[in-house]
Amino acid sequence: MPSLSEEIDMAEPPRLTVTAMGHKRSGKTTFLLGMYAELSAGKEGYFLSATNTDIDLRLASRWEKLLDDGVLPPPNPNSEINYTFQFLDGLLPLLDVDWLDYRGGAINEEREGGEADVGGVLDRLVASDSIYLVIDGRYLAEPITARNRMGVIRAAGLRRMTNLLQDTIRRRGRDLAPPSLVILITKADLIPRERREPMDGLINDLQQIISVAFTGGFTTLICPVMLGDFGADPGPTVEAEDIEPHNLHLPLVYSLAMYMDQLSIAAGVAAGLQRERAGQLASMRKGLTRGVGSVFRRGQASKASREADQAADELETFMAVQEVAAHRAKQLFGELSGLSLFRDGNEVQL
Ligand SMILES: Nc1nc2c(ncn2[C@@H]2O[C@H](COP(=O)(O)OP(=O)(O)O)[C@@H](O)[C@H]2O)c(=O)[nH]1
Ligand SMILES: [Mg+2]
Repeated sequence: MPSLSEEIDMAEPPRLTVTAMGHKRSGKTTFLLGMYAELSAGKEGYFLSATNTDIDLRLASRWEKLLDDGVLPPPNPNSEINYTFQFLDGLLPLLDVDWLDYRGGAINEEREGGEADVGGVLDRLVASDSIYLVIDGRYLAEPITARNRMGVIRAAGLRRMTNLLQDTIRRRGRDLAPPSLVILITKADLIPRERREPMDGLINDLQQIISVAFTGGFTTLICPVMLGDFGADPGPTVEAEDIEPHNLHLPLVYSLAMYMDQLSIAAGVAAGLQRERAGQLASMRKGLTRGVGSVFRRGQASKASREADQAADELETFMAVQEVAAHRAKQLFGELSGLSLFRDGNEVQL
């Protein structure tokens, strides 16, 4: 995330970097396609639009292939694909979204001696505003027990994800807030309905297998998503009538809400500092324009006066940013009712 002053001075909208980390075949690419299909058409007034219109067509045509012929996206090619989207509220661009769909398996390789993009994924995690921990719903179909726990952690790649997340936090250092997290449960159709609504049992299970997401410092959304009711291992094609997208737009809405929330907090802090500075400059100006020596200090006084005006202007900007961002965050969080959110391991009301 750029610093606040950069954020405010930028003529272009700010940029949200999102990375979905998960095992090969966990459903990352399909999720991206479904999310794009839903949001490019518009959802609750929000839109996602690929800034490159060729990419827009490519994503849309893959989605149409799924709708018309039931063809699922092919496994990723041997390279990562970087997408830039614009997130809009109606016609108003809110921010750019930088999305990386990386080559399957990249998280399981070593940095040294691995494929070139492994280091890229690690660096990217450090730079991400929001990280999605992708868990294939098949591993949550049955309750977690002492007997199956380690097996699930291993099969779903959760040990590795935990380690990468810890590495990310270490490398970000103290000054940068931790990224917002989403536990993205894909293929939710594979989880029996009574385990999805209400989600209490499921959440309890997640706390057993990906406990790092429930530790201090993290804010974590739990979001089950599905493209349709395809069953386990559907093969390269599915029945078009089984397509039933669910919750696909919500992870991004959350990432944006968290971004706005942090922006409003940072703007509030900056406004506080600026208020102090404006006060000091104002009393300095008063001091310089009063008393016997004031004639000789005229130059200094006008400089102080200019600085005081500038400080007051900046204060106003920070306050405006704080207000707009806080309002936006509230509105976006409002879209998430029905999901579960944890801050520092404690559930917060949405
Ligand atoms: N049952 C079910 N299967 C899904 C769903 N989404 C994806 N899949 C299956 O998961 C496979 C792997 O998905 P993909 O997006 O390629 O995984 P990636 O390697 O993480 O990008 C797909 O080919 C589908 O067979 C879903 O919503 N429900
Ligand atoms: Mg993929």
